[in-house]
Amino acid sequence: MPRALVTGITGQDGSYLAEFLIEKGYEVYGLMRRSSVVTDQRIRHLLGRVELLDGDLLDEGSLVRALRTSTPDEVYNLGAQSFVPASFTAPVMTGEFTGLGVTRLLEAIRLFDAPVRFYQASSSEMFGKVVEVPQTETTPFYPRSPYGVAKLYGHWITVNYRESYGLYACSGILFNHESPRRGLEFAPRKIARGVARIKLGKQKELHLGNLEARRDWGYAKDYVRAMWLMLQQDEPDDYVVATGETHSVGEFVELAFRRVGIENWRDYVTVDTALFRPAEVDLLIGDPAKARAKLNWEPEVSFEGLVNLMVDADLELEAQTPE
Ligand code: NAP
Ligand code: G4F
Repeated sequence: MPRALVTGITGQDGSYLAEFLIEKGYEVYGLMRRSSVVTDQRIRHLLGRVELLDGDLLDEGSLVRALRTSTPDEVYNLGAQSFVPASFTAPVMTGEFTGLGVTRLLEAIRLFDAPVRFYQASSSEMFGKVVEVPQTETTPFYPRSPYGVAKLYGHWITVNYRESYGLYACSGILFNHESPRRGLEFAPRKIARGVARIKLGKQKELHLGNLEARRDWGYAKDYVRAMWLMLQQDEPDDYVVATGETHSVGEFVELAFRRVGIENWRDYVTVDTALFRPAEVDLLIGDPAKARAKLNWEPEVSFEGLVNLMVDADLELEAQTPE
């Protein structure tokens, strides 16, 4: 039975990846940091089928212990401070979690001295103020937030450990991917939930920031499959994972309102400049040709399908939740 250790198992991707690996017959271990509040909502249905280990990307010893306990064949490093606006207000903490945390884990793996395969959750935020359209594995990086800068460090330290120590280490440059399990503060989930609440009469309007920004949005379940595929190849490599389509935040809003039968969406949306970022990433669109050719990976859910499934899920959830 193959064994996998997943950091960030309580997050959106961690929960889908854990499900995917269990279905593949893996023994799954998840690193979970201590909190005074409950953080296992996304993996509660998996309890008993995953082994949770105490640990934190800030604490080297806890990473060493997690490796000793799990003796994994594969390590997926999904743990991070992943919300871009928070990286502007907490840049040093973001650097510690999202950047240096990768080195702590890689160093623990190197000293563990076993043939572990490593996946690093890199991000299209590294392309930032894009210098090429669409973005590929060879597009130069130009990050626009402390988060993007921290992810760039994590990307290069992964490449460096591969080249320096022969580690099987891959960096997956994933474009935005969403689901009903997405954190409430990210734009697509905030929109889906807000639209559902407006439809049900629980909310009057939706406050948003920059509606012009464009993203290449996919479905998280499709994207965790690509992570696993990267670790099943003969040689480690880096891959862009994207749909190859770009849409504006405004288009997402329009489709979400349309899903609940509201066409005059502008009457419900207020643009709040306080939600604009000090530096914005205006346009992301990835070219997944390499992932398609080498991993045989294709996204299965379209942009409209994604908007619809997110709105439907929040409608169902909000209908069950008393105000
Ligand atoms: P998420 O929902 O925000 O989950 C982040 C996870 O990291 C949570 O489990 C969180 O634990 C954990 N974490 C935070 N700080 C930690 C620490 N110091 N030690 C250990 N764990 C820590 O993020 P996601 O959307 O699943 O994304 C997964 C990864 O992919 C992240 O690295 C993200 O930056 C990257 N990524 C995401 C996207 C996307 O569109 N979703 C695109 C590209 C890259 P708590 O539950 O305790 O907070
Ligand atoms: O949903 P977002 O917060 O995602 P963002 O900043 O693109 O980052 C996400 O994707 C990255 C991959 O490219 C990940 F690495 C990262 O961890 C995260 O998962 O914002 C998307 C866009 C931005 O341009 C933002 O300015 O939506 C715009 N936006 C407009 N109104 C808003 C809002 N974003 C948020 N969060 N909240 C708003 O009210």
